[in-house]
Amino acid sequence: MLMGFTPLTSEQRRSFAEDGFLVVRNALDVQTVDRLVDAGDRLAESFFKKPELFDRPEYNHLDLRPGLLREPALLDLVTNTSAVPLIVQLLSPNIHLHSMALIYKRPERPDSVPFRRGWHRDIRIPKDLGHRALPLVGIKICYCLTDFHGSDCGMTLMARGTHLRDSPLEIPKGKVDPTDVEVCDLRLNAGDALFFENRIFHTAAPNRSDRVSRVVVYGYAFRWLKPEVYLDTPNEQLLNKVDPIARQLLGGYRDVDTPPWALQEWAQRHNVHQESVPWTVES
Ligand SMILES: O=C(O)CCC(=O)C(=O)O
Repeated sequence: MLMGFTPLTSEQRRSFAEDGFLVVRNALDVQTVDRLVDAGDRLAESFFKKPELFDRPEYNHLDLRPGLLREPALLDLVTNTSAVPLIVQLLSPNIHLHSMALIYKRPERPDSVPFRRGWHRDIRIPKDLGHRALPLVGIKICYCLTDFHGSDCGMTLMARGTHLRDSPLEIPKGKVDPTDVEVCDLRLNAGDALFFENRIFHTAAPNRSDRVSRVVVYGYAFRWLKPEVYLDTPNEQLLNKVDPIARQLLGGYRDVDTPPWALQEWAQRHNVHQESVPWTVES
């Protein structure tokens, strides 16, 4: 089914600009969550079969990237009407899918050493451009497939407002988190979506609950940004089968000079303002 329209409210635009992230409640209904959990669990089969090693917490985390689009439920979500229209309104119609990850975390012992407290900004852009005046180039949608109702139950931590920070995060010696910014361990329900942009500092955190935490993350970025290497490369067979918007998002227009027809037309139909930036103007 062709992607429908969900308006971005001015409050959502404001809070995303201020915080660097945004929570959208009930982005998925219960049936869709169940279908995604079935698909995700199939893909995670060998992960679930591994014995638990409590002294190696990293062994209990799955971050699966290749092969996700082979599952129809995960493919359908690429054009999810309740979330992707917000990305088009926050970025532009000139976007494609940049990355995908299925992230599962098995419970850790409360006393296990924290693993991968790796605060970072996405896409490694600061490694070349530094932390100053970084551009917003991509937004991830993290769909919750389980509830995240307590602290330390596996949700990615967000450092509120750090998308605008022009220096590295400061973490006091002996600590794992920064103390001069607000670290948000969000309370979310299965079906909610957490949007976060490439510049915000965030990190994986332990799952000290008694259930497996499950999310699936879709990263969208401007079309001139090369997709992450792990994203399934689109094949003609798949591209010919999907609708024009899915075709664009899956990388169907190889040439960046080709206008993003499908989402441009969609944006026009839904009165989404499209910035026109000319090469030259009359003086
Ligand atoms: O495993 C996690 O919670 C971290 C995820 C992450 O860093 C990302 O999706 O960019």
